[in-house]
Order: sequence, then structure tokens, then C-alpha cells
Amino acid sequence: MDAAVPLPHFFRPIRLPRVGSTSDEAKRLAALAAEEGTLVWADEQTEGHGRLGRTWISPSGNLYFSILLRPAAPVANAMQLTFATAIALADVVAAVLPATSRVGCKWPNDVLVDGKKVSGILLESQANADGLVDSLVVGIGVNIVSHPPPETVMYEATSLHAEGAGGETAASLLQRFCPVFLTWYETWRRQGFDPIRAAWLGRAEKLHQPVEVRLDVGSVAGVFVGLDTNGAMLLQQGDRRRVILAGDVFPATT
Ligand code: BT5
Repeated sequence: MDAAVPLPHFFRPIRLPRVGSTSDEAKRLAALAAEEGTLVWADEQTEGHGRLGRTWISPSGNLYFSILLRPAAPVANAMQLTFATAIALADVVAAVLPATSRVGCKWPNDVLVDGKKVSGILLESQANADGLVDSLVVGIGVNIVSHPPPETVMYEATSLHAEGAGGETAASLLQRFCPVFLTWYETWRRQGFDPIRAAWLGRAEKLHQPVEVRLDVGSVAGVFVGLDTNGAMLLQQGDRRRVILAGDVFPATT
């Protein structure tokens, strides 16, 4: 790690010029008993991925890193940390952009600037025999200097430089992010999901608006009315309230 990038003691950084995926590397280290706080940061990824094995486009100049956590929590609750991570990122992104930028959180795992995706988050957990978390890897990609063109992504992308934060680098953003993340992680450990959910809803994109959620198979439409106690999306369809566990949210088409 650069001496120029001091991080709180919690973090145990490992910097690589290039790797397949920082999350795959963090999972490999987790299996070798690496400690909580291990942080794998790469300048470039050759096999960066998102949910469902989708590609995360990862040229050099942007930020790619993964944090290994070992919270003493049921694995079912661990996904709540997606929201803690998104709030921390949104706080940091908002702090470096012009005050006129609208920084929002899109369910479940994106940070948007004026409706465009600047960052993606991927949580991958491993449970022990009791259903508790053995390891949890939080993978984060932030577009700093460049972003993919519209024809290559399913949701319009942007970068910090494109949005007016031309002075930021991968290192400077990582340095800003780590202490903020740690504060939210501590809040979650001490107080549970409620404060995280409230903060996330305060930045939620499309809350109380009609949306279309594309599922594994097919899609559903409704009004996005909130999050349940584990972070699932609550979708109101007339008198019926549906709980959506996974999907991709788009503005309603009708
Ligand atoms: C995500 O997945 O948004 C989570 C991405 C997590 C990436 C980090 S980088 C460090 C760590 N190591 C990894 O291997 N992964 C993590 P999802 O919601 O499934 O969105 C993926 C979709 O976003 C793709 O199918 C593209 O449409 C789009 N996409 C790909 N690269 C992008 C980029 N650089 N910027 C914006 N959108 C992108």
C-alpha cells in the first residue's frame, strides 16, 4: 500500500497492480484464514464481476477493492451491509462532487449521480454450519476517471471526473471511504439495520415512484414503498404488497 494512503488500523491492505477480481482474491485469502479488515485493492481487474456473473468493466484509473469482514451475525442479515456500504459510498461521493449533484442509492447495490451509475457493490458470503457468517467479502467498484459507454451497459454509467470531481484519484477516494465505511459498519454492529435502513431510504432513488423490477425470469411493476427488515424491496401493487429479494430496478415503462 502506498505510504500516501493511510487507512484506519482496522484495515489490512494488500495492493496489486492487476488481478482477475479483488473479490475472488479476498475470498481466496478468507479461505486461508485471513483476518477481518483484509482489503484487496487493484489498479485494474481482468475478470471483475457483478451479480449473476455479470462483467464489471475495470480499466486502470478507477477504484476496485474488496474488504473481508467476519461479523458474528446470521448470514441472512449480512446482506444488510450492502446498504451500509452504499450509504458510506454515497456520503463520500457527495462530498467530492459539486453541491448541485444529486447522489442517490439505487436498490439494491448501486450509487448513482444524477441518475447514472458511478459505483457498484457486490456482497458474497460464506456461512458456517450454524448459519452464521464465516466470511463476507464486500466488493466495490467506483468509476473515477472513465466509465463504460451506454451501448455496453444496462444502466447509464458515469465517473467522478465526468461529474466534476476532476481532482479525485482511486487512492484519494479509498482514503476517504474507509473511515466512513468503518463508522457505518460499527453502527450496524451496535444498533442493527434500523439506522442503516433510515439513512439509505433518505438517499433512495425512485422511492414512492412507479418502477419496473426485472427478475431472473420476467418482471414486475409497482410502486417502490420501502425496505423490509433485511433490505428486500417492498413493492406495492394496488392492494397487494410484494417483497422482492433480487432484481434490477428501472423506471416504469407505462
Ligand atoms: C454490480 O453488479 O454493480 C457490482 C459490481 C461490483 C464490482 C466490484 S469491483 C471490485 C470487486 N471485484 C469484483 O470482481 N467485483 C467487485 P450488478 O448490479 O450486477 O451490475 C453489473 C452491470 O453493471 C453490468 O452488467 C453492466 O451493465 C454494468 N457495468 C459494468 N461495468 C460497469 C462500470 N464500470 N460502471 C457502470 N456500470 C457498469
